[in-house]
Amino acid sequence: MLSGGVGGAKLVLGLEQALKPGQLSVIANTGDDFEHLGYTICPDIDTLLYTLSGEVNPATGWGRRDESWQFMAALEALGGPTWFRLGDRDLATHAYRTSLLQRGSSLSQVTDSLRQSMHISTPVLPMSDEPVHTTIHSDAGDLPFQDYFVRRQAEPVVREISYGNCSTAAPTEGALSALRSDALAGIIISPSNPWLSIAPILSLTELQSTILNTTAPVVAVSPIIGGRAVKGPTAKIMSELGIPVDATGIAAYYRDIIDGLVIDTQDAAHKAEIEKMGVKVTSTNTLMNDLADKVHLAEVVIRFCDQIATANYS
Ligand code: FO1
Repeated sequence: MLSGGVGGAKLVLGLEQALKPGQLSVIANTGDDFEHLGYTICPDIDTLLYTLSGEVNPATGWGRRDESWQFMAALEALGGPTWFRLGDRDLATHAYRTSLLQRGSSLSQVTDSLRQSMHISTPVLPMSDEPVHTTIHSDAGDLPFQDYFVRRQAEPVVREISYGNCSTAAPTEGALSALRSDALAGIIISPSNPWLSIAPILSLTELQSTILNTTAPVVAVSPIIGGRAVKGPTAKIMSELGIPVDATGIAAYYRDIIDGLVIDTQDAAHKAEIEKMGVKVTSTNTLMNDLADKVHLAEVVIRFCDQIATANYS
């Protein structure tokens, strides 16, 4: 599965429960990563690790549960930046990762070390071991991702989004071999924000060509339900980019990459229009509030992949 942060992490949890051990790998977006206070911070990787280890703060979907904020309070007293909130326990992840990276480990090695110490069985594979930072070109200027997303609460009007040195950055060995495995039964694109969280992964030339050329079914889950995003600025960005804020806008974005799109039952009226784009459609409840919802959606996605594969659709 290709995943960003919160939305993708929920489906990963569902897929992990619905599949057997060893059947799932997650390729994580690293376009949101940035250097802050001397730490290398990897939000989508950490959301996936915390979610898969049961550590994630359930209220926000990022950071750790049962957190304390002494570091932030002390930092504020010193006049340091507190717009990006780092909990005391979360801080250990950033400090330890940064020290391993500075001693020469790759992001893949560090991520796998963290995964194992958190007793997670599903591989979490960074899309690249090189920095490929997303930049938001907006009416407030060219903004680094977290400046746009957190510091400015995604208020600036988005005109264009660029994905760092995506045309030259190498994908990780882990991501490439997962997508090239001859045991690959499907590629799932999570209901993360396509433009912010999935596009950075697809912008890596070799990953994109591998996905375009695979014989495995490629299925995406729409992050838009009834014309609204479940969480975050997806709908706002779509309207700012002049894209219809509904499942057809998502289908149009992915149409060259995917065989099928899972939409919410609320959007079933769009089925025929999306199928005219050459994209198969199945509809179900795609809102994931509890674990049962996540497992249900995972099972629908898995079944959809199998249907597409056995019907031997192109
Ligand atoms: N998101 C916020 O809206 N505010 C924060 O203060 C914040 C801190 C933070 C710390 C660690 C981390 O891993 C994620 C954090 N996030 C925060 C979420 C993050 O900005 C987003 O999850 C991704 O970058 C977008 O998916």
